[in-house]
Amino acid sequence: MIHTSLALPIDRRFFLRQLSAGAIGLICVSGHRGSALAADESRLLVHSKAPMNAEPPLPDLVRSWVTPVESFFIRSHGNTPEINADSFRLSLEGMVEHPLTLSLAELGRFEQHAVTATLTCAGNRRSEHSRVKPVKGVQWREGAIGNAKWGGARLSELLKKAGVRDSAKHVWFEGLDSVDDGGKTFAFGGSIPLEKALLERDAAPGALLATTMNDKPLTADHGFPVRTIVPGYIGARSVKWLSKIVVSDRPSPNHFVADVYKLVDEGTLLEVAENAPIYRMPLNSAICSPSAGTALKSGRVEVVGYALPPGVPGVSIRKVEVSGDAGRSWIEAKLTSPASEFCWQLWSAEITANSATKELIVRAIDSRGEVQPETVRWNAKGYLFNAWHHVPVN
Ligand SMILES: Nc1nc2c(c(=O)[nH]1)N[C@H]1C(S)=C(S)[C@@H](COP(=O)(O)O)O[C@H]1N2
Ligand SMILES: [Mo]
Repeated sequence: MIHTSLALPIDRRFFLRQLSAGAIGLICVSGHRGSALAADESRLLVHSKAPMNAEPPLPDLVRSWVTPVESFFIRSHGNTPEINADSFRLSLEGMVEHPLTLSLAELGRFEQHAVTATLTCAGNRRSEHSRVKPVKGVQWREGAIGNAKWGGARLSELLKKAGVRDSAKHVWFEGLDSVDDGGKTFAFGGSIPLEKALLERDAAPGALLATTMNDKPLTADHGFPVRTIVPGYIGARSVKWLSKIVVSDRPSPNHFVADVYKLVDEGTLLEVAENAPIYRMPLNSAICSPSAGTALKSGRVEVVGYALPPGVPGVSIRKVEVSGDAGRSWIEAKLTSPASEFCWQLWSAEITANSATKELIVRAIDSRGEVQPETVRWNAKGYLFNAWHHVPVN
């Protein structure tokens, strides 16, 4: 069932694919306009440069619970806009009593909160869907995920200040980038239910208007000067280069809410129209080391990876299990980072490899006792791949 090219070490496969796609396999993102990273800092594998789409090599990803910016995936649908911080204004309008227009200094006068949350692209692990049947889009491996400490004002506090009308039900976000799609050029947009936007719990408010990432101003690629961070939701709802917030009684009509981020079998216009936008990320886990294709010596092998709880309030990871014998027996991994809702958890496990060890498998169990599914249904846009992660080894 597994394609034979899997026998190649994953980095080589990735590199070859990039070469055949006419792109470069391992390149510094720092060459990219607007990035604040020095040439030797970034270690991302670049899927495309314009727009910028890149993910870290998997062993790098699990070196620390908080992902350094230089190892944090970048997913952009359009250009990385250059924004002048002095003239920048964020507006809040729609179904509110008092629309707001805020400079960065004014935004900074709202109470500042720090929130550690994992950001995951809905397309993370899309390449695994593509092995079943090819899916268009960035062929993400398991690295379109990262955990960062975000700082900024709570969206709920701006909403309270503006005075939300009773009939309001959704909050729309719009960025300053321009995306080309279907012969049109428009800004990237997101949308979340008002109920989520108003959550005010300390560890995980519904949405943060983040101006810092790991205690430094956002870099251009990650949304400078301000972006939303919506813990537990797909990355697409965490809108970068945020310039406009609209309160409404319905989800945003923006292409990325109305048409793109939906689970569909074929993707016909009717099917897309009938399906609801995706909001939450599902329970997931992946092995980040050893890499696919590694020749294991017989004996003890350390397996390391991440597990992501589902984006459900109060639910965290309870257990991670690893198998070296095709799922006949499972070893409980040691959880090596704090347990918290909306944050990934790193883990490590020791398995004993022998000549019969052909692959490693991981699955996660959440605090409700739900087990990550063994397989997932293929979908036309390649979202939310969260089947048990298999890594072929020799
Ligand atoms: N304005 C804007 N915001 C955006 C995007 C975009 O293309 N434009 N991409 C979204 C998607 S699909 C993801 S997964 C996250 C990625 O955030 P990162 O690049 O900081 O990792 O940003 C989201 N916010
Ligand atoms: Mo995404």
